[in-house]
Amino acid sequence: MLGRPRCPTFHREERDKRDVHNQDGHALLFVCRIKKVIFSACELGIFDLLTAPPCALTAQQVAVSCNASVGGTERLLDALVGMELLHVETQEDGTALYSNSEVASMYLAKGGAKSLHHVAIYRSQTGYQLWNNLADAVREGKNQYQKAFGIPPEEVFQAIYRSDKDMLKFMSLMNSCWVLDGHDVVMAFSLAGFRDIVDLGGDFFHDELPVADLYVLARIIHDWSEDKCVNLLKRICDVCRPGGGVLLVEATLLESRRGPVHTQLLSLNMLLQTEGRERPASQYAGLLRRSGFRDVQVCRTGKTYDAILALK
Ligand code: ASE
Repeated sequence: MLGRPRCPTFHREERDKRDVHNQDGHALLFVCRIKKVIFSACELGIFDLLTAPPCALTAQQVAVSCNASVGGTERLLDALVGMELLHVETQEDGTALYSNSEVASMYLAKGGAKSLHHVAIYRSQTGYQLWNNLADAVREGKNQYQKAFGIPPEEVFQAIYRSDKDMLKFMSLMNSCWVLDGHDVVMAFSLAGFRDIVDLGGDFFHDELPVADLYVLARIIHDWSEDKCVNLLKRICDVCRPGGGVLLVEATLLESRRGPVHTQLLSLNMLLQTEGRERPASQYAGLLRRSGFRDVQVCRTGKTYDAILALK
């Protein structure tokens, strides 16, 4: 590590050449490109390729396996080395061998222990198209499916599930997030007293709901407007067994809405993609009480997603 720059995105010499006043602005704009480099490497399958033995390949070998140009591949690999996501070792004969860093094999390779591969693929494709229209979404206050994909914005899940392939990509994304937070969310409350537990999916605004003791709504409420949320929660309250309840799983904002920034970004994502938003815990409690639930308890997990339990 000796001699490595501490900040992976700027080398000191480059920094010094720049106008001091521009540095922060540059750093911000840099982030967009860094993301594109990571996403492209995921799409090309570079981290997956370097997971399989011999785990160290030349740019030429990577290019052949990824069906890509040697010149482009070499530049991408070098940028990934600059970002400390890949390691490089120069052999005696002068050839460079690239391998995954620990971070890359854990988070970016498909089979990594905490793989975000599907998150990266989703954001690289669907996410980016939508985020390109953020200024319009803010102006119009509505999701951007029409502009990004030519799909009418009214039927949110017809847009999200616009093809079998897109449905699978979305489900892989949701599953990846769940792998990271699922354990903490499920352990937030003792659920031992609830006999029949339903994980609510499908067309829950129209279909008949099953009778049960606990309804889990994981990242559901944040997709919808207040009116639709209350409508859904009331329908659940109607069929819920006495003493039963509902468990909401959502990324909660601070009561001031001044953070966490990750959740603020998710809320903008909901603006781009759904009819909903991320909310502070007190707003979820309000929705639950208006729908007939009581004894609302909030458990902050410290991860992205928190748990809110309420009883009938
Ligand atoms: C929804 C969740 C999501 C609807 C659309 C969505 C996410 C992206 N688009 O209910 C999940 C985002 N979560 C994370 C951690 O990235």
